[in-house]
Amino acid sequence: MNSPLRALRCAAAAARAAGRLMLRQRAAPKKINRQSRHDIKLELDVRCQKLIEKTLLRSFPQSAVLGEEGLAGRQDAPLRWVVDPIDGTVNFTYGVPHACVSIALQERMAGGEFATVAGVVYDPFCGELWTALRGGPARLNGRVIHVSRRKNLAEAIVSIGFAKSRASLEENLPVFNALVRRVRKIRMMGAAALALTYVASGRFDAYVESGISLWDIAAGGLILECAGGEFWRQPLPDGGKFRMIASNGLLRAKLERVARAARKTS
Ligand code: LIP
Repeated sequence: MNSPLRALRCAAAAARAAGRLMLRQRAAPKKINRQSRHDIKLELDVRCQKLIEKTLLRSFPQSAVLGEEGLAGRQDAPLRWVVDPIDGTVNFTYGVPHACVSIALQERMAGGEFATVAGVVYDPFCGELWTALRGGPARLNGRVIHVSRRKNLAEAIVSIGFAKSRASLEENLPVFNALVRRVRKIRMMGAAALALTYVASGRFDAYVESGISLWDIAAGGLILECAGGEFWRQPLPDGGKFRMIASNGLLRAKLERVARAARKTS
């Protein structure tokens, strides 16, 4: 790719535009397009994604978009944007000011796989913009950030997500039960991308979720790695979903042992 920095700036502009639309709509009645037992999708999700697509494809017309609200652009293109227009939609719907825009840029590799090369996560409520280019530092509002150095679970804040399906909830409940007794605090905030950037910023020490989608984690995962953290994930059989342990790089083995033991005994 000829200009990663130009791509990062374009993604940041798109994220800020979608964030402004979220704030303008935060008190308006919410039009629900789809809802299930543990999920809501708004008409505003679609509007935000369309706005993001317009910004990205105007500057990168030969690229593809893979978003939570659908595909756009040239799907065989060497560059692919992975977009969650509103991560934390249920929070946003209920008026909880903890949601964000997540945009990642991926390059198609020789074997057909994709590698994430740029990531942007924007929280319009706090005015916090996280950015990273692969091989460079992670930044929060321009300042370089780094993961924490806490290496004991007893001193750790660990975020957990239960995703949307009953299966992911049943898989993660035993892990929650096992971890809650071992860590300083568990936090369940409802926005995967922000949980990843909080680990990158040293606010949390790890984040565990199963059944999470690529658009929830692609940008935050790169930001975490560029902040010195570890973004361990494993594709699940049901396509496009992942099991993930994201951490400051010092806790994954301990978290994995607790999670494996908890799932075995459940
Ligand atoms: C949300 C994720 C969160 C998960 C929720 C939901 P959405 O994304 O960020 O971690 O627990 O179930 O998937 O759907 O609000 O963009």
